[in-house]
Amino acid sequence: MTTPTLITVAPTGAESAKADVPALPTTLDELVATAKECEAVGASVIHVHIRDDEAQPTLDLGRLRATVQALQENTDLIIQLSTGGAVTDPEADRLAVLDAGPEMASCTMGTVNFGDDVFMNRWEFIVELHTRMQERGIVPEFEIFDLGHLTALQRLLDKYGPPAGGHVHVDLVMGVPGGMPGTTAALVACLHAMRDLPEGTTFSATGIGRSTIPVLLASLSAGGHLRVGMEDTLTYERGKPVESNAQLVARAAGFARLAQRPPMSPAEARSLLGVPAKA
Ligand code: KMH
Ligand code: ZN
Repeated sequence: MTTPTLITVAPTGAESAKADVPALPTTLDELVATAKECEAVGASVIHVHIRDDEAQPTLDLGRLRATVQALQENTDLIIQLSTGGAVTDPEADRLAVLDAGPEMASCTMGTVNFGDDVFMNRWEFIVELHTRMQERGIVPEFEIFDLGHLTALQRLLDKYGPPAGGHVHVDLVMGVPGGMPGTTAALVACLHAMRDLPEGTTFSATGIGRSTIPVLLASLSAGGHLRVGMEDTLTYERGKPVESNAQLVARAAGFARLAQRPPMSPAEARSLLGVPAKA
């Protein structure tokens, strides 16, 4: 039997400016419209960063709560809030993201150079995120920017136990300047390291920028899942800007069907990831 493909859309991120990328969804209305379009063409999870009235990244709790509610009311997508935020966000604000009550949240497994910046993820901070998510029944997606982050994950699970829901799912974020490259060889290295994680661990992968398609193809061929979206990719093909997140999801869904691993529904994704079924 073939394994269907979980497609996560990461529509906004914290790095691109609305002025440079007008198609980036930055208002709540734009985000909800994007989410609906992406669900219609094959997404089952949405990885959410939000913006303020000036389209700047924010972790404002009121806005996060309103975002979770609006996405819940308008889609069946699994809502995964980013606890990574922007590189400038303080740890306390990143931890407070969990107070918005998402079904899932990201949990990055180590510090990484991030272009000219540093994306800080101290061990004690990771432990705090993990244990708070366990207590609140929020299912983590463990973000892996470099090979050693998988070893850190193994250590986390050994010392502090399994995540809420009992299932381990990682997302390989490949091709960040400062992290692992977006290549098949790097993905294979991750596959080797993942053999030490609990049986049944699943992974998705995303390639930043021009590594999008090589990473997508490598992940599909290795039995992995996919993340796509304008957080990671702004050029559809050489000289052609991405028009919408749905365009990227539709392309990923097409590749998944070609691989005879069609997109899974949000209900199937909840069952895979250990997220409770939607009421
Ligand atoms: N914006 C990056 C600094 C996450 O969402 O958890 C971090 C990031 C990871 O995007
Ligand atoms: Zn993110």
